[in-house]
Amino acid sequence: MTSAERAATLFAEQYGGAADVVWSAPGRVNLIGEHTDYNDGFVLPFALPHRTAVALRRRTDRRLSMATFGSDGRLHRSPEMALDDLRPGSPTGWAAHPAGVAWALRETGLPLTGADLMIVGNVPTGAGLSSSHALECATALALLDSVGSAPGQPGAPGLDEIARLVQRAENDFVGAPTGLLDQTASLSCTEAHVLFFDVRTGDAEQVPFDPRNAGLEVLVIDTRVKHSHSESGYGERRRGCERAAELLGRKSLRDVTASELPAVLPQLPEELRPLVRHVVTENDRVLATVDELRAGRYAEIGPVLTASHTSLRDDYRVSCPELDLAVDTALAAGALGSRMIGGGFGGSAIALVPTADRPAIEQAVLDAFARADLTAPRLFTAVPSAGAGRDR
Ligand code: GAF
Repeated sequence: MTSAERAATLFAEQYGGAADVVWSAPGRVNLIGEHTDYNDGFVLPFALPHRTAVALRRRTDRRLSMATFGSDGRLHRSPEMALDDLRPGSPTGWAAHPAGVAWALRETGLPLTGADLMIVGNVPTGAGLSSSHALECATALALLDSVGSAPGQPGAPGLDEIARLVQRAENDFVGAPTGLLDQTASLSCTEAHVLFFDVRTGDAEQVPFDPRNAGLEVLVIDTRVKHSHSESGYGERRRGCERAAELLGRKSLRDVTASELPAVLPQLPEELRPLVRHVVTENDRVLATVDELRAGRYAEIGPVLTASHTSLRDDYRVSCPELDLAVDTALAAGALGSRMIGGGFGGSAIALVPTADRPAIEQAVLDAFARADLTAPRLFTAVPSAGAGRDR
């Protein structure tokens, strides 16, 4: 049963009667372009087949009722709340994500009248695969649909505007100072493509990406080290980048080129230099990856992915021993390239692997984690899948 079917079934059981609509949105893998989004740079994500579905029925009493079937296999119901009482900081926990979206939509003047929501998903949580944005995007689309403003309906906001609304929920309600990568990926990715997204201009190109055609797979290695953007060093890195741009008199680090680095870095306090070096070189790595993919040279992106990891580990310092172990082991066992993905400090790595070698590489990673006395990682092949959509 899909997440959408399960959400519809559980909705009927919990609330009595059918939901009006069910929308779902996927988690993502970012092939490359990490910590570039909030620097006005380039990203290159694709959507996972794992999705979060929101079944919704409109109410007219301006109240919000939310329930979710959690990864613990149990149903959790958040206390019912008045739409007009939503304030950043309350509620907290899983309910902050859908409530934050309702708050952001209300703040823009959308005429919400209240809703019952049932949320069911299979995007691994805390794994750097963007489960919270899958939930937020599906909630935004279902709420917009409840007032006749879903994509395709007259006067509806575009996907870029919806992404910014979801970002506002995440930044100002949940309190995580994230960029635009994850929402844009969840809303706009398409099957068998990566999305080449220029955060500054909003330009987006669907670049064909089906590694199976080249006898390759993108293996996800979820280290099971949980991370959280509101609590990690994410905000500190972001502030460092903004400070560096300010000191250099640039609007953002997007405005610094790799050839300028030797002249520019000595102008900065020592602690900011590696941050700048990562962001500037990472933007170039995205462009190099896109060039290779456009030419159908899939294997050639391997070393570029690995260079991204080295930069994130040594310059941006957002890796952790488990991510490094996953990357080093995958490479030693025959992966063509490997890197941590997402914000870091835990979560997942990816490895570009020949399909024929995948079982041996998986075994090597499992053995390395067992030897290090670590929880066994979750391993799966990520197939570039469809973005958000209406299920019924
Ligand atoms: C997290 C954030 F949500 C994104 O906005 C992005 O900054 C990413 O970390 C790092 O590239 O997923």
